Amino acid sequence: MPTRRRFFTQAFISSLVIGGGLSGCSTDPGSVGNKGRKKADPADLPAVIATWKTEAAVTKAAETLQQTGSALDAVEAGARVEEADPKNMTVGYGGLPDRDGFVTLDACIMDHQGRAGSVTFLQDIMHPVSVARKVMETTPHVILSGDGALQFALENGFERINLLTPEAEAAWKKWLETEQYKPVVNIERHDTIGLLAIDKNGNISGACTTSGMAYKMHGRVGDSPIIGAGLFVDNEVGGAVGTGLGELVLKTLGSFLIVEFMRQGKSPQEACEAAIQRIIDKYPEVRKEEIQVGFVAIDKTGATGAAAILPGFQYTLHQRGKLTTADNLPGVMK
Ligand code: SD4
Repeated sequence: MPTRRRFFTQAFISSLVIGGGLSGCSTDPGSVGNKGRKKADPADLPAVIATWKTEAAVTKAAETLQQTGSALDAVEAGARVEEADPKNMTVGYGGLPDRDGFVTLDACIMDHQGRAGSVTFLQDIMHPVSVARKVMETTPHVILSGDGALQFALENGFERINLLTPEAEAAWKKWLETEQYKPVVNIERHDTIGLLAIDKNGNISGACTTSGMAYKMHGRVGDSPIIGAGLFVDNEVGGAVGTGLGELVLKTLGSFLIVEFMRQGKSPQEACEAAIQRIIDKYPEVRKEEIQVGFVAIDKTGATGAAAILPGFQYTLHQRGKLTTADNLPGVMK
């Protein structure tokens, strides 16, 4: 089955950064947040950062940011790249189904004005992130779910399509032979794309889109469409997005936590590590089982951070006109 495993053997595409030495990690701890926020270095803006090795999506987002000046347009455009890619078996078209064979999608979007939109448990629509944006922009609500979300999408001109590709169907049929729900770290089931973009004026938007954990129970919703869990943006401070085992991100409100840590003065890198440490401390089972959760974050100055429980997390960054991918980050868990 096509997987993203191949990425793990690829060389880094550009200036490789390991061990949390992300572009803005030179920001002094304590220099962001409400207390004594450092003035943004204009060269760090604009920027786009995303979970995993998602060069095509980040490139598209960066181009969109360049063309439209809008971080919101950028994150939506980037997310749509992965949603349309049948080779990404954890997002949109080609995503692995739930245990009953249904591809069910979760996505959300949040902008610099604090507006948010989300769809959960959406079927048969290629671009849930765009439906989430429509929810944000045209309804009085934040979340639409299941049939209601589908009905809303169809009413708004989204086309109904079959998202289950032959490859995903074959993988599901193979899975049915054992029916073991055992998410595999870092590969295949953890390629949810979460993107954060900051425009040249320091306005931040984020988006997150996924088909969720492969072979989940029918009706299961993860962290990715939940504002504060899979994504949070506070334009005063910064933004964060998560990937990995959504139940843990939901129970710790990881993205909100990271933004609040940054508000208190932590750098994006410190904030991501602290949120991962919170999961490790609260849920000791992560010490025994192979469970992965990863976050990326950006602050108001364009400083970035990324951290995960286990080694192997990746992120992609476009900043100062350069695309950078970090592969195989070390895990926070000791
Ligand atoms: C979820 N966080 O549904 C998502 C899974 C994920 O790539 O990251 N998949 O729990």
